Amino acid sequence: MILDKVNYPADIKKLSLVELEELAREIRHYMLQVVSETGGHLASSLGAVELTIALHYVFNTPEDKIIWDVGHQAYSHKILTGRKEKFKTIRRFGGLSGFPKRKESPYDSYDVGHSSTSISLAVGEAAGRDLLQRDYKIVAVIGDGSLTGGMAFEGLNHLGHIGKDVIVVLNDNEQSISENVGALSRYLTEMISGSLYNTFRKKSMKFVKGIPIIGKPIFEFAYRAIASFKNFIIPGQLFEDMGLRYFGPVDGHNLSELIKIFDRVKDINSGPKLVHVLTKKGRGFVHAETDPCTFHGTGPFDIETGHSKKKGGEESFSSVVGRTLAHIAKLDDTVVAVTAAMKEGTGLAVFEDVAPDRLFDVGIAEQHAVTFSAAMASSGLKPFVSIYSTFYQRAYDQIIHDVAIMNLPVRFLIDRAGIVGDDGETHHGLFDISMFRNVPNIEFFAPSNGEELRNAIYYAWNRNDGPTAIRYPRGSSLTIGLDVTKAGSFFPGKAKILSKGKDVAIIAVGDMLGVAIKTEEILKAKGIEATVINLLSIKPLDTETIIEAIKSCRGFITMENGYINGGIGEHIYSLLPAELCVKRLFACGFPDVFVTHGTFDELLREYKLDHSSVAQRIEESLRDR
Ligand SMILES: Cc1ncc(C[n+]2csc(CCOP(=O)(O)OP(=O)(O)O)c2C)c(N)n1
Repeated sequence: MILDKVNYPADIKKLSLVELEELAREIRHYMLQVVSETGGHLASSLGAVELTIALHYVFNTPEDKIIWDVGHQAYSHKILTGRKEKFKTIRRFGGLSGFPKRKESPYDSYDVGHSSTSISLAVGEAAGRDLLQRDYKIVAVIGDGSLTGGMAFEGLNHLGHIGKDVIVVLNDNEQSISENVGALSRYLTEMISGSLYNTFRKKSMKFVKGIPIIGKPIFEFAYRAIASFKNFIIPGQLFEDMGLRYFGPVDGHNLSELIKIFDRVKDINSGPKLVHVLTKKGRGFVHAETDPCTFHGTGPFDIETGHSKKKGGEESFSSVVGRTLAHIAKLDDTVVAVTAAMKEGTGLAVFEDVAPDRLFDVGIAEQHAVTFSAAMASSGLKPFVSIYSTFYQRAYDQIIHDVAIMNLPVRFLIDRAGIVGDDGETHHGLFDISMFRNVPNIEFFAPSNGEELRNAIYYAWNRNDGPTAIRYPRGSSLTIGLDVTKAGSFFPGKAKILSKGKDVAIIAVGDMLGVAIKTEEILKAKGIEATVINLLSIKPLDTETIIEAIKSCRGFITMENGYINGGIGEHIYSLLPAELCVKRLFACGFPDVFVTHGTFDELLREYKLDHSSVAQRIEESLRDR
């Protein structure tokens, strides 16, 4: 096995082309074995194997910087940069991260996870290199999907202006998670099909030059004609016009071609360049090639059949959202749904089946998604915009400036709120509580199960006097086959009391209610009686119920799947009269650190937020009272 002898990029520089090709096959095989067990971003990484080998072969990493965009395609990069064995632990608690991390390796230039950052990082790195008079190469690798993100345009705009020696590699597989969307994507596709132009140019020049005597003048004439013609058919004219020299398109699975073009581009020591590389998402694994969307981010699966190893069962929160909205869309043709390149993940694919002209996939463009929804709401439509909690961070100003100030009835669906598990630090949705609860005009809810979520969506549908936000976690809604054709009652500003006790009040939010109920059971066995409150409505807040519950107990705690800083616990504490403040035992939430990857249960245990730890902490705290 060639892979046995390869641990670092220096090892691949000694290999022949045939050996490099064999290495690519072995890396794919290894990646498939591991990811079929651990789950992960398989299809993107399979598509980037040759690209990664060629980059490490040609460039002198880690002195030369490879800057990955999103970083989900960087599995071969991890395998080739000293992490071959550890790769087996990818995305597991205590194991390798699924994304590049500086603390893991000097070959990981930046921590990434959110899209469209690589060009800005490359331009900043180049500014530093040049002002500090250093000498190394900088390569930003960005996918065609990530290129639809606004930041990528901002970066390109600046790069073309500042003219730094930066190489942008456009890894174009015509896929985002699902099929890529947008005018730029269409431009790239047309450009690729127009690459016939290149062949035509090469062949005709060869022919004309070959004609004796008259060959040269005709050649010059033909060249001028083609040069003016190129303005509208040359591939990459858009990038050329922005000030980047365009190279390609090149076959991203042909190592010889890749190495040749990177060698050439590396030696051009000035100005920005863009190398357009065509790859196939899921390359080398038939199931991923035919269904790259499912294998973009997959759980464990059977290699033979490609089937997921996950057992069916309770429906996810996202699926409840999709089905509920699809039903509402049938009743009300002013209802529209917006996704930022996450149609499947947010459950909105079923909405598209019902109302294809009312589902807007705007690409990886969260800021635009929110402002676009603001104007749709103003025009009289009823927009539901569904974005993962972590990606709403991109659109915070738009939420405040374009929606809340004008009090427009945009319905924000905050998917993957709280801990998301194996994607880790960059993807946990731990900020949305503090983000949304501080914005005037927004009503903000945290359902604890599918039924409450459905009811909240119906409420938001009928609420037209301001913005509504609903947060819910990744995973099970605790319901099976929920009837989404009708809603139960939903009262904003009303908390639900699930049980009454005299010792401790547990005020729980969203999915932490499950932990609260288990905590209560443990306490009961020890003779400690708890009041359990399902807060449900973060804003308006049911201060009356909360204060009454605290008054009638010896102590209280709050539980939320978010940061303690700026969280609900802090807020409730700030509202209490002084004599009740002293009853606070502690606040359950995440401390002021970035939380690593791991399962929900592992991470709760790590931060003493699991039911056993919480029960023990309550018992100890009450003992001192
Ligand atoms: C700001 C942001 N929004 C959404 C995502 C979720 N996301 C991860 S990868 C991806 C698609 C990226 O497509 P592309 O750049 O073409 O890479 P490919 O997977 O096709 O190689 C999306 C939408 C993200 N990481 N960051």
